[in-house]
Amino acid sequence: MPKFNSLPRATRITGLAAAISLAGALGAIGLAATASASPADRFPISISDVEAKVQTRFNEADTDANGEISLDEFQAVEGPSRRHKGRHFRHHGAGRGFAAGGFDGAQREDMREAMKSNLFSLLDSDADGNISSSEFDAADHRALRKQARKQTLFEHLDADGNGALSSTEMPNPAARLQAADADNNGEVTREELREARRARMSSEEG
Ligand SMILES: [Ca+2]
Ligand SMILES: [Ca+2]
Ligand SMILES: [Ca+2]
Ligand SMILES: [Ca+2]
Repeated sequence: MPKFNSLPRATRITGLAAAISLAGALGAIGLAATASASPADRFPISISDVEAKVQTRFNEADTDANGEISLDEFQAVEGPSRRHKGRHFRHHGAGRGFAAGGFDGAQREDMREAMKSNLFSLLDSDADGNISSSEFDAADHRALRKQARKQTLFEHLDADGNGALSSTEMPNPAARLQAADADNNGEVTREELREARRARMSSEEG
C-alpha cells in the first residue's frame, strides 16, 4: 500500500478544517436562515421568524417527510455558497462562535477522531480494514472528506443514536437567540446579540 502513508497527513489537514466546516454545516441548517436579509434590516431579529425558517429548512431536508432526517437526507443538504457563508460568518461572527462556542476542546478532539475513522471507512470501500492503493487512487477525496464531515456531525447530533435526526436534535439557533433576548420581547437587537456574545466569550475564557 504505497499511498497509505500519505493518509495521516491528509486526515490531519482535514481534521483541522473539520471544526470550521462543521460550523459551516451547522450554519447551513440553522443560522443561515437569518443571513438572507441585508445587514441594514437584519436587526432586530425576530425569534419566531428564525424558528419558522429553521422549520422550513428541516422540512426541506426531510424529503420523505417522516419527521426525521436520515443520514442520506442529511448528506443531501447543501451548505450555503462560499460567498453566502463568508457574509454569514462576517455578520454573525458565527464561524468563530460555533467553532469556539459550539464544541469544547475535548468534543472537537473526539469529533476529529470520529471524522478520521469515518473517512477511513469511506476510503476502505471493500471494508477489509485496509486502504489499498487502488482504493486510495479511485477515491474522490474531496467528496469523501465532505461526506465524512457530515457523517461525523450527524452522529454527533443524533443524541439518542437511532440513526435519524429529530427536530429537537437539530442545532437550534432560536434557543441561542432566546438566551440573548434580554428583555424577552421576542426580538433580538444588535446590542442584545453583542452582549450575549460577550458574555459567552468571557465565560469560555474564564
Ligand atoms: Ca426523513
Ligand atoms: Ca480495503
Ligand atoms: Ca435521533
Ligand atoms: Ca429583545
